[in-house]
Amino acid sequence: MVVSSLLLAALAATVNVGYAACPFMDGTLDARDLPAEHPPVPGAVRTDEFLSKYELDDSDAYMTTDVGGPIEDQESLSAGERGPTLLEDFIFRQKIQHFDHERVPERAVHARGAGAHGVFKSFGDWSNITGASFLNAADKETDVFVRFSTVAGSRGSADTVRDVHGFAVRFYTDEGNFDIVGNNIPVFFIQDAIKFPDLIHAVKPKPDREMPQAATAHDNAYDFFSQQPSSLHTLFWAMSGHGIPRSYRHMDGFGVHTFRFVTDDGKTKLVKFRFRTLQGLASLVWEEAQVTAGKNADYHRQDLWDSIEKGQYPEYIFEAQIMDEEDQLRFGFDVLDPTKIVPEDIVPFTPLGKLTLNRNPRDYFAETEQVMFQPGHIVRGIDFSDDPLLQGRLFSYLDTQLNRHNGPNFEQIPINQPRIPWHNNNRDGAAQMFIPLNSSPYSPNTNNNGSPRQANETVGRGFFTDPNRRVGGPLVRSVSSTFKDAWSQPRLFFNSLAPAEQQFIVNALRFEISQLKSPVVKNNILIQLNRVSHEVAERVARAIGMTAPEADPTYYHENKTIGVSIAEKPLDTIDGLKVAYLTSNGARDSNKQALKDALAAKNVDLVVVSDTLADGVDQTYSASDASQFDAIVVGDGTDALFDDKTKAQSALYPAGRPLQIVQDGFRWGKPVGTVRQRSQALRQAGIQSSSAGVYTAVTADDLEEGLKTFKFLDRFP
Ligand code: HDD
Repeated sequence: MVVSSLLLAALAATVNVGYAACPFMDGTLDARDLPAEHPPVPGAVRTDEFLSKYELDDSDAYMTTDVGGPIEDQESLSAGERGPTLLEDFIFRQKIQHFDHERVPERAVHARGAGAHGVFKSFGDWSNITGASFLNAADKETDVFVRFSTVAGSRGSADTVRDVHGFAVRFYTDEGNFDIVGNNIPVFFIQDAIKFPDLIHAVKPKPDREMPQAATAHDNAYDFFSQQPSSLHTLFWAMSGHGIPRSYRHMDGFGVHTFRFVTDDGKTKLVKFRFRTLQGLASLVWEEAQVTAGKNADYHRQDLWDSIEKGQYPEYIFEAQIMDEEDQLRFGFDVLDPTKIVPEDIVPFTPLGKLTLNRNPRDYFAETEQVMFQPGHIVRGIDFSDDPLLQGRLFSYLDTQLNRHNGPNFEQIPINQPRIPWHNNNRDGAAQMFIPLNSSPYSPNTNNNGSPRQANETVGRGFFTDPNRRVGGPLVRSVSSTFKDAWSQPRLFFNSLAPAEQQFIVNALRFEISQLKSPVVKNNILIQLNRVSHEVAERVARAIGMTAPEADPTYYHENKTIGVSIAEKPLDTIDGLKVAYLTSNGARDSNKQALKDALAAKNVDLVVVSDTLADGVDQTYSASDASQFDAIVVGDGTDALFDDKTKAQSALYPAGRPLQIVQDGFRWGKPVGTVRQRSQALRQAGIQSSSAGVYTAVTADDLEEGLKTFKFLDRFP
């Protein structure tokens, strides 16, 4: 407790006074615009060329067996017209056997995901802080593959469940593959990897009934959270809009751990990585996310796919908080603790380069399902820290691949291969794809001219470990005393949000906790919430018919930070957003096309919804719902749709659907517009035309402004 109070005091001090000791910390450091010192390694290939060697083109061919003989495969071989099929039918056997083995185990966590290829461009030569070759020249391009995911749900679960979201990035650098296996939330639930199976067993469905799917609103999850207070900070982020992003394009990615940059001459800095969305942060509201999960389980996957197909490429700035080695305990907490952020107002981010996602995978299984990220995929110039969670991950990711691919050759799968040649004495194993020519596969050897030769810091630009790292001390099994304050930072996060965002967290906690059955767990979680904030504990307790404990002010403070609120900033771009245009067959509506064209010029789709499919209609009311759109526009001549007497009378779609779309859109905070000045739709929906984000005689510019605001938070009391 004494230690924790000291930490709090130090946190308060640093948050208030700021910090500017290191030249990287004021964010003014620019990349040196120098030419590349290290030309690309000979033999490096770009992803498109590399993967094309593995493409199978069936566009004009006879069907063959796996070994090439032309066949027909629609009828099995039988003994007589009505007789039994024969075991000798190798065509049947091969087809069925292959089918029987089509699945590999889904990932133990992050099973549900979607991937995309892209390119990273460095803003400059960063060799003054890291030897990493992909950062050593302005405009240097490195191919990447990114996989976004949810954590708890199984492979067929929905995209918009409330969860932490995976944000895993592979850089195919010209000195080997570098993976940042991060999340869209900058902190993690636990501090030591040995607790990971406990965390995941607690949040996954209950083993006896395998329920609930992809959800934490159950006793096991909260039993764990309430007894493992290190999870509170991540829990608060997950209960906020960050747990239900609008799309993968509208969230940031964080490396979570502190890593190290190491220069070629062995100087080091501590770094924390972020991929900052250039679309802007945006989230759904909870009810909308729930409806979307049912209406379109592929909502995020589809958004990613569609925006890349349309050429509206998702972009992120790759940036780092760069700190001195001496800063490890400087900010009032331990920067090795993965449950803590380094507040951005203390250490700003330095932009290093830009990531652009510009190509969809050719095949989901071959690429997205088989890509195997590992925090241990590291390159010269990057090094680990002593963070015990990171250290444990270095084992787990390597190990789990054996389970998924039955052997050690998973790095030979095309999506996992580096884009440069590799050479070592690893041999054999299931499904070895290559024919090594070196018949003396050991080191040292003279029989193969000593090759492959050892590379190190000075010879062959080899990987080397930070030469200044020191470890030592008695062997202990305990949490570091510098890791013990679990409550100050969830409070810092909560304090830094807009009131409506705070209410979203309270609502989410009410939703989850009210579904718990165990009085012990309910009591325990109230105790923990109360250590973060008495007000939050009281607001939650009231909703579940309990009383919050007495205020426990040890960790209470009023500090705030920047960069954690979604509402803080409007969207940077509205590319790829969707607006519904509600009309009806026969409505005389001359404005539709002009609005569609004006929005298309802003890269926004106007989706025309009507009672039946006809010319100029994109979809029907029977297949439409407010959750599919970011804004709703009511077209001209549609009053009958909303009229008290006629609105429920169409047999073509569920009763009252057009009105429901307007009402839901408004309730979920979306911009709502009407083509006409006075609209029956708004009146029937009970919407004041003077409300923020409601536009009568709506224009494309109104919609642009509304979409940039994205959610009108005054609608959430
Ligand atoms: Fe993990 C997958 C992110 C802690 C064990 N993790 C996985 C993926 C992401 C993360 C994004 C999916 C990668 C992909 O798309 O294929 N994990 C994190 C982050 C963590 C974290 C940001 C904390 C900072 N993970 C963590 C711990 C352990 C694991 C402490 C175990 C000790 N994670 C795994 C795993 C997975 C995995 C079981 C499942 C599939 C895989 O690795 O390749 O090994």
